[in-house]
Amino acid sequence: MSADVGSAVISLAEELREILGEDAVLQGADTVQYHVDASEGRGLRAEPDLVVRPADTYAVAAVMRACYEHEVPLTPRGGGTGLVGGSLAFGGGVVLDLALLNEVFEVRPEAWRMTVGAGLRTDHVRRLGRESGLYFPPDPGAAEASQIGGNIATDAGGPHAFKYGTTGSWVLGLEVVVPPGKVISVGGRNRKDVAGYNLTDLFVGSEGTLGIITACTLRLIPYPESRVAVVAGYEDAARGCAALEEVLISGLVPAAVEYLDQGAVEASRAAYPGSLDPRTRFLLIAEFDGSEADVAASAPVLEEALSPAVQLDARASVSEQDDLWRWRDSVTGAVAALLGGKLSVDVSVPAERFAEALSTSRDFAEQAGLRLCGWGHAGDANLHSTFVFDPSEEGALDAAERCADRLLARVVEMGGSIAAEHGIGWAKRGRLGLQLDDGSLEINRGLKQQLDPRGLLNPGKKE
Ligand code: LAC
Ligand code: ZN
Repeated sequence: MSADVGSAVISLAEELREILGEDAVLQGADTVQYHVDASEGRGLRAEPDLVVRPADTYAVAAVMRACYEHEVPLTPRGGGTGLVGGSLAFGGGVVLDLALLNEVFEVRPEAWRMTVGAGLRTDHVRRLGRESGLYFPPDPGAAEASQIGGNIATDAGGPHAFKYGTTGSWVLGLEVVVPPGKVISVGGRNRKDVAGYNLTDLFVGSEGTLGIITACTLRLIPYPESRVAVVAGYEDAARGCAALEEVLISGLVPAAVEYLDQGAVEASRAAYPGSLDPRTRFLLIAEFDGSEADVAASAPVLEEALSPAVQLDARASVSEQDDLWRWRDSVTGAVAALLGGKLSVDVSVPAERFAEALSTSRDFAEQAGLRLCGWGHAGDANLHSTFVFDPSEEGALDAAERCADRLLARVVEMGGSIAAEHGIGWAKRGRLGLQLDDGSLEINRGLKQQLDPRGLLNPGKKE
C-alpha cells in the first residue's frame, strides 16, 4: 500500500462506517477469509485493506461512490468459488461482499420468472424454481456456495449448459451499480427486447469489471418430467471420443455430456457411487431429459451410441442420478486433495477438435513431468485440464504455469477459447490479446474506459 492509498483508506474506512454501520466494515484479522477464494490451490492470495458487507443496492452504490471519490480500488465478491482469483483484491483496496443482498423479490411461476438479489445462493435459486414446478438449468459445480450474481458476472456454465446454455442464457434483466455509483436497470422482465444495445449481455461475464450486479430477473422453464443418466467407461480416451461422436450424431439432444480422463477417474474412483470397472480409464456421463415417453424412447438410443464400453450404467431413478451428480461435483475437490496444488486450465475448442485438445493436454503434462487430471463438459468441448503438483516442491507451481501457458497458446491456434466458463480473472491476466484480435481488444478496452474511467473496479481482471 502506498502512503497515498494508505491515508485514503483510513478516511474511507471512517466514511464507510458512517454509511454502513460499524459491523459492516471489516479490517485486519476479520478479513482473512477474503484473502483466498477457490483459486487457492494455484497459489493465489491477496489482502484487501477493507471488506464491506452492504445490505442493499443503495449501500452498494454508496460504497462505490466513496471508493471513487477516494480513488480506492473496489473488488466485488460473491461466494468466492471462482477458480481464477476473480474476487481477490490484488493491490489492496476494498472487497465488497454481496452475501447480504439475498432477497427474493418475486417468483412468478405462471410467467416462468423470478427476481432475486445477487447474493442469493445458486442452489436456493434452483430450489425456488423447483418448488413451483420450474427448472433453472445452470448448475455450476459449487451451487451450494456460489451466488447467482457471481454466476452471472462470470457467465458460469456447468454440465447442463450443453443443452440449456450458460447462466447468461437465463437472464432477462439486471440491476447494476456502475461507476461512480449510479444504479441502472438493463433488460427487464420481457422475454423479448431489442431496444438499445444488449447491455444485459455486456454485464454477463464481465467479471465485476464494468459494474456490480445487485439483482437479477431470471427466466425459467417447466421442470422436465423425466431423465436418464448413462455412465459409460472406456479403456482409453480414443474410444471415449469415438463414442462421444456417436452421441452427437445420434439425433438426440442430451442435457449433458461430461468426461473424466484417466487422472480424474483415478482421483475420484474411490468415491464413485457404485462400482467402476477397473479397466475404465476414460468416462462419459450422458444425460437425457424430457417427457417420460421421450426418455423411454431415447434411453436405448443413447446407450447404443455409447457402446461398446467396458461399463454401461444407466440410472433411471432420481436418487441414483443425484448421487452421480454429487460425485461429479466432487471431482474438483478430489483432484485438489491429491497433492495439495492444482492449476486448472479451463478452455474450449471447436467440437471437432476435442480429442486433439485432450491429447495435447496429455502430451504437455507428460513433457513437463506433471500429473494431469482432466474433466469437464465434453459436449461443449470444454476441458478443465488440470496440472496437479505438490506446492512444497520447489519449481512445481512454475512448471504448472508454464504448461498452462503452452496449452492456452495451443488452444488459440486450434480456434478455441482461453476461458470457457471460469473467466479470465487474475490467473489469466494479460492473456486476452492471445485470443482477441486487435479490433476486438480495442473495443473491450474502450468499454472498460467508458464505464470505469478510473479503472477502480476489480482492477487487473479480464485484461
Ligand atoms: C467443474 C467445474 C470446476 O466442471 O467447472 O467441475
Ligand atoms: Zn466445469
